[in-house]
Amino acid sequence: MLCLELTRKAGGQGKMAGARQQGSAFACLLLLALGGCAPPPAADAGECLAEAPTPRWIPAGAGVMGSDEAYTEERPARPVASGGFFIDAREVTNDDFARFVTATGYVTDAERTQPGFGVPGAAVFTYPTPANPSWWRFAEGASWRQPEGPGSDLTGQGSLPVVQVSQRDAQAYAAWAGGRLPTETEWEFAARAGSTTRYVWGPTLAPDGVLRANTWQGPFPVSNTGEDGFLSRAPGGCFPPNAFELYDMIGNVWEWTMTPYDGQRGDGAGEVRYTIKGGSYLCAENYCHRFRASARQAQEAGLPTNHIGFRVVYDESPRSSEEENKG
Ligand SMILES: [Ca+2]
Repeated sequence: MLCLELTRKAGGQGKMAGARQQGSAFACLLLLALGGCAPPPAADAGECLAEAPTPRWIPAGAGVMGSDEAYTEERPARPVASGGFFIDAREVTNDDFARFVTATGYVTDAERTQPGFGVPGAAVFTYPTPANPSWWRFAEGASWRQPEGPGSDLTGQGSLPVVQVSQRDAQAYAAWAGGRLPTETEWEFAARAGSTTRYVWGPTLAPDGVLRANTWQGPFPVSNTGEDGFLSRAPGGCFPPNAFELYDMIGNVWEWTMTPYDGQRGDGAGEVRYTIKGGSYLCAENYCHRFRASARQAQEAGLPTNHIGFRVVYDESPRSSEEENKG
């Protein structure tokens, strides 16, 4: 699919999250019809949560995971037991990640030579044009410090979710913070917060006409109206929390889990793909309708992008931010 492929310089294919979905032909036709559009402006860098909320306790209990009424990979709906852990109330932010890097000197995968590309960098969403219909490109120099590549930075974006982090990077941060990444079951249990409706907030996408998560409005990938207030990533907590008081479980950025997709654990023949959850600001009704708790997608562990972040779970009561700052 011409519109979808991210081709590595040295051969092979790095298929992006969202690159195997339906609707691509429709999107390409729209692209030809509309002739593409300008890049989005930077996200509103306003503070939506004045302070980082403390991690929330998710009580042990029973629930449902998966869905029989959505994409095939979400089936079947089945009973699960989960809970009994703490989880970050919002996605890990750029400021959070900066503290980690300052304390440890950690170098992310995007800042290292990328397999298949021969240079450091990461994948960046780009509005397609007739001359370049792909909406993902490998941007040399893109990293968490420069999420959209050279020329971008984190000015005013301290409270936005960190992106351009691989699953290994996310695991390293989580370990430093005294936790780990959630399993897919834990993530979905926390996101649903006991809900059984199509969306975690109810049966409709926009109850009373109000959008409840940072997604994409308009025909992806050519036109984003930003009706929800954000054309790109939003600061943490700009939308109402779920019943567990967790913010942005749906939308904003996809979130890494520690669960290999469909049990794939790697046999040396290829990179392990892990399950990401929650959808992102790039998910639209016409494409990647994955702003639901049961939605899931595979992502190559070592391929950072600017629409995937993460949050941390803790098996024991996490350290306070004050304690963390003391190292
Ligand atoms: Ca949006």
